[in-house]
Amino acid sequence: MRGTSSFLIVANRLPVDRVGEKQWRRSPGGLVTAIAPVMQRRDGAWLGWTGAAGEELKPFDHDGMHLIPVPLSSMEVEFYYEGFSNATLWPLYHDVVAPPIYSRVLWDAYRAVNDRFARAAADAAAPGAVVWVQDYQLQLVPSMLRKLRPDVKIGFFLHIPFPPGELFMQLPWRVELLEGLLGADLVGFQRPGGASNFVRLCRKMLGVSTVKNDIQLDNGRTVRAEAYPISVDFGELDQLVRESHVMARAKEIRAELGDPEHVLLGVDRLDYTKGIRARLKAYGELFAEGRLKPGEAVFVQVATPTRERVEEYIRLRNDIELQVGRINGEYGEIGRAPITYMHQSFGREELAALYCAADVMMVTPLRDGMNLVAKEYVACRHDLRGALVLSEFAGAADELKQAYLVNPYDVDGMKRTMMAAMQAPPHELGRRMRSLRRRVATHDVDRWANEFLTALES
Ligand code: GDG
Repeated sequence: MRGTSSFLIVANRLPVDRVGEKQWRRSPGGLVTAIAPVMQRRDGAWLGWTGAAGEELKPFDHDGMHLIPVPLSSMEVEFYYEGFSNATLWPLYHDVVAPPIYSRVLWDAYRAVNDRFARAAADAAAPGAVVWVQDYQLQLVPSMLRKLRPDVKIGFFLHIPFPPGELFMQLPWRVELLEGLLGADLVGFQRPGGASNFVRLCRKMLGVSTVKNDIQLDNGRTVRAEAYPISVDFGELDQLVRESHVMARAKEIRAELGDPEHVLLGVDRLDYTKGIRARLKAYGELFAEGRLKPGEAVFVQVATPTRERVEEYIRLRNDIELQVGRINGEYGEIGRAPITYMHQSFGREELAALYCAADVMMVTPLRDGMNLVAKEYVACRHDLRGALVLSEFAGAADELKQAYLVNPYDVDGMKRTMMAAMQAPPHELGRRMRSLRRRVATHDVDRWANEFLTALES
């Protein structure tokens, strides 16, 4: 028996969050927005985990999308999700900025869960369907699915960086992962560098021959590796921030912060790859040296809770909260704290209002696949004000060349750039922002999805 879906997304998570006990809400975020219309046009389905351990649900429809839940036991959440995905692959693929855990028990769980996803996809896909597998949690799915269903077209997109060979070679299961990905017809990366790292590794580790970005397998099949930089829904954000209640909220936020001269903003999942420590260190030193005074500047750091049971994340949270407390304690005055720190997540509109309220957007990851926050900020600044300070190590730096680019490891450089961004004259900000907006407007998430799918189907 073959399934009926001619277009299938396979991702670790379903694109919905639970509200209350029985209700669902579409998750925020570009991927869902970009893919939902394609799914509606093509009788598509989305396969993924609901986010709750031990839950077995039948397929259901929500918001015009057909959703197929894949269950995970609480042991699998610990070993496959928190373990191999987020304590092994995540740090390994991000320059080993934290030590990866190599454990055979975690690997076994990863393989078992990938196998379950592949079987579920094989059951759901119609003859000749297009199946698009997402991200590092499911790198074995392409080859597992191909064995079960050689008739389907398989695409894979990696949202995080693909590391250089020198680092990837640490992984005891490096051959298995490469072979897993080679089950796809098209493997997409955020940056050209990721694609070439992958091609080179396949040549070296598997002895396959390659011509540019095409990998030729012994069985005559060709796999293409290519960069498709992901983006945001520019139009939607651009419209949202023109609404009067969002503009009013932005003003109100500034007032609530005490109308400082400079509002700096960071919006990140509380992750050690995002360079939150580095940017706060630079900011704190500006106060220590008297280059900034309490009341003159406020740094709003939104640190969204994430992976809270993984040890490295518990440690990071403690570090950052200590650091914030120290800076506020040493350099603040009553009613004038240099940092407003929030370990919370906010609604879309509040986030947009924050972007509009910020003079300087600080995006300083030590390594990042793309970083959508940088592009969202740009999409929200139709007033052509605001400066984007952006790490060279974010994928977004390839495209957003008119940002204030920084090396987050260079504290002095970062301090200089933050000051330059705060003191830049309006015409300079306008010149940069206009060029940034042109890029994001013409390369939005819709274009990303279309280009990937067109290449996959050609
Ligand atoms: C991975 C890659 C790549 C954050 N806090 C709130 C909130 N967010 C939203 C942001 C943005 C998204 O979450 C974060 O996306 P990023 O791209 O910045 O980072 P990752 O989560 O690490 O994403 C990354 C991405 O995949 C896509 O391929 O760019 O490199 O690591 O959209 O706005 N949204 C709301 N409230 C919050 O408090 N509503």
